[in-house]
Amino acid sequence: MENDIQWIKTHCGRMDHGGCALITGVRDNVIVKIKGDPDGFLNRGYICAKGLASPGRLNHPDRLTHPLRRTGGRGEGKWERISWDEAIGSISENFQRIKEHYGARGVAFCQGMPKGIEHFVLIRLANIFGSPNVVSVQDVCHAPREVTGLHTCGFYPVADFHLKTRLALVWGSNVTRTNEEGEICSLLLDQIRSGTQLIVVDPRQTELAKKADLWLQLRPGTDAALALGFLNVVIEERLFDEGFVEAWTYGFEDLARHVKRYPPEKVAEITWVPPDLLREAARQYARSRPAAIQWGNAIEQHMSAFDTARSLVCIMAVCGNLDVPGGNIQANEPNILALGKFVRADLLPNKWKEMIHTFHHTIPKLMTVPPAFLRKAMLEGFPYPIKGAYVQCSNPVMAYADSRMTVDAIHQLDFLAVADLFMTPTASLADVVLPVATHFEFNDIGHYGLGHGYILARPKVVEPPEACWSDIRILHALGRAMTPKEYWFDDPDDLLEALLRPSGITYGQFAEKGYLKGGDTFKKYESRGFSTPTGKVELSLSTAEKFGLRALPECPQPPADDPDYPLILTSAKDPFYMHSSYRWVDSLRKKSPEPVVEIHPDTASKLNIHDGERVAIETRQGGITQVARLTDGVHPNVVNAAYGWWFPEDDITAQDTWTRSNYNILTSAQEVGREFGTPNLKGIPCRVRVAGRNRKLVS
Ligand SMILES: Nc1nc2c(c(=O)[nH]1)N[C@H]1C(S)=C(S)[C@@H](COP(=O)(O)OP(=O)(O)OC[C@H]3O[C@@H](n4cnc5c(=O)[nH]c(N)nc54)[C@H](O)[C@@H]3O)O[C@H]1N2
Ligand SMILES: Nc1nc2c(c(=O)[nH]1)N[C@H]1C(S)=C(S)[C@@H](COP(=O)(O)OP(=O)(O)OC[C@H]3O[C@@H](n4cnc5c(=O)[nH]c(N)nc54)[C@H](O)[C@@H]3O)O[C@H]1N2
Ligand code: SF4
Ligand SMILES: [Mo]
Repeated sequence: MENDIQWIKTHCGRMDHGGCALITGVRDNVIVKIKGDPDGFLNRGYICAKGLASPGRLNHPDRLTHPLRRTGGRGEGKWERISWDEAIGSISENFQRIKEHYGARGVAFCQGMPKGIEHFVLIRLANIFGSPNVVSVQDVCHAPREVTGLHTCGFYPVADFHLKTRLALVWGSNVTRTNEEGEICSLLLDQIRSGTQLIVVDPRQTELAKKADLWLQLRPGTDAALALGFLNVVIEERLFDEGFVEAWTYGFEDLARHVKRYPPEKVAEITWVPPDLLREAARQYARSRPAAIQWGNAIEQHMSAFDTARSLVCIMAVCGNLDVPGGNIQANEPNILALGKFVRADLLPNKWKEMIHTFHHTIPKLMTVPPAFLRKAMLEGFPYPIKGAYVQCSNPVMAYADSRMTVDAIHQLDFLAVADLFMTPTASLADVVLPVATHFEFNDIGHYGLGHGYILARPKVVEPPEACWSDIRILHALGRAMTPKEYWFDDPDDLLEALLRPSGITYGQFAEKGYLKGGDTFKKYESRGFSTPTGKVELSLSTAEKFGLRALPECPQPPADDPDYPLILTSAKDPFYMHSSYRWVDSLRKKSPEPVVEIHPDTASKLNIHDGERVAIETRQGGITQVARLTDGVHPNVVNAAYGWWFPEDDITAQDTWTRSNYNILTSAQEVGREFGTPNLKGIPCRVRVAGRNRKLVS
């Protein structure tokens, strides 16, 4: 019966960065229908398979519905139910105790991919508690792009697909599948349909690579060299925007001299991209103005992330594409509470002196601790011990490079609390597990702090299970228990009102409107310059000496061929899951039932591997098994493995569930890029072999 359904508008969240406006049909506190909202600002009616499946997260029989306290050894799976008062009391007592012994900095506050405003409430709690150590996965997700942007041109340049662009250069971003940063790909597809040229840089033949005018199938992990090759062609062939370069850049002559060392022929040896193809791509990009670079995770899941990002900002700049409509823009935020005020940055103004990563000499302006350095502190006490951790919206055992290191580090902790909606490999190691209310079940705001110039309303559409609390509510309760109450609100929703207050509207009005957007103004530098020390785009960094950074983008020597590990391993995100999340949602699991590794048929034939067969994938770090899929969409020397796999249907106490097929068993966090603590997640020497005939991973 349609007529007893109540229709409520909200926005999608937590299945990726979120962004699609949704219309949900609710009956008896259950979402029974869901569709894309044709009026949606970003999606105009679009909804993907994950969005359609998202209500399935709420009613799973194994969802956590009570706070739990560990009664056996860590990871033994023995729990007792406790009340919320006991849970908050226990976390607060343990963190206070650690604070007394080791200082507030001995407690780390860990966040996964930011899902809504809970990330910023967590930073607020850490600041008020006095710990400078907010940990996030930004080392491999956005910090390299954002912070390098800040140092090079004073802002984070995002692709503008809202206004007409003549050419899109999609670099290491699988945006039709990941809708990276909630920039729903339909905007880009509309542009392509209306004649925008497309160049794709990706080792796999993605959907966009198939549509592209040019596809540069590079060797994984060599983006830094390819980007320098682009600069070489643009500068040597004088295809750059002379007026902009003259007026608004610093260090052009140095850069021009420097990139002479990277002619396309030399770059081809490193990247496998034919010299003439690279020339053609660079020419097309430079001659099509405006052009936008859509840059994805691939550039920052490698130790050379800083150099690659530096080169890409330099390319945008010298070709006159910075902050122009349809280029890479500095988005204007709507008039809402500034992040610094929201998180009460004023309470810990010198936190940068104390943050763990400062002792590893990372780049200035990196405000969250890279996981590699967090675990060093947990395991080795350098630069000082971390003894307590609060983990929300994250599954570090699966998401951090080197999963075994994460588990070992957790075993060194005095106290770990994890807030999640399911018993994950990380939660299974905790002292206290908190059951959360999640998306659809509380009022939230999407895209705050993402730098795209808008925020989206995510009003609640159903009530959560009785004992499930939203992260915002949990953090308020913790704040009240272990920090001065004056910093917290009586009703956690008042925080949303405070965030919106400068705009003059209430949360109710915001929910009606759906989104708030900053104004469309461009070329702000003409009136105020670029926010860098020289007021210009720093092609050569004026602060290089002061901060110990490389002034000009470099490229590392490619690793020497390793005869024992002759193939190159990389990965892309599964279109049906969010990292390690939601393999327990039945409708999604049917679409992607098992971890699949893509291998070229010629390589498979040499190794006697058949389609559908279980194969072992091994690196110098470790080995896992996945199911082979033969495809010529990958280069014969490249293997593309699935990431994020554990098996929620297994006994969570069995170590095998997080070791069997987990990509991060193959990665290492021993060697990392100094600027961001970034490990190599892509471009790793590996080998594959048959692991056993006709045996599927999932029984
Ligand atoms: N379905 C789904 N969507 C998601 C997510 C998810 O887990 N699942 N996660 C969300 C999050 S947190 C993020 S940050 C975004 C990330 O979204 P993306 O940036 O799209 O991330 P990836 O899928 O890791 O990688 C993008 C592309 O890089 C290619 N690639 C692999 N190695 C290399 C290389 O060495 N060089 C180059 N140039 N390309 C390479 C892959 O083939 C892939 O097509 O997606 C968000 N959306
Ligand atoms: N090898 C490799 N490693 C990677 C990547 C890669 O491409 N390759 N990608 C990296 C990137 S881009 C990112 S962003 C990180 C992601 O790192 P994480 O964010 O840690 O990834 P997830 O595995 O999605 O873990 C999220 C957890 O939050 C839970 N959750 C969902 N909703 C809520 C909620 O409302 N509240 C709470 N408290 N919990 C909730 C989910 O059940 C899940 O267990 O991983 C990084 N790691
Ligand atoms: S593309 Fe992202 S925001 Fe849109 S419905 Fe799918 S998961 Fe949700
Ligand atoms: Mo991410």
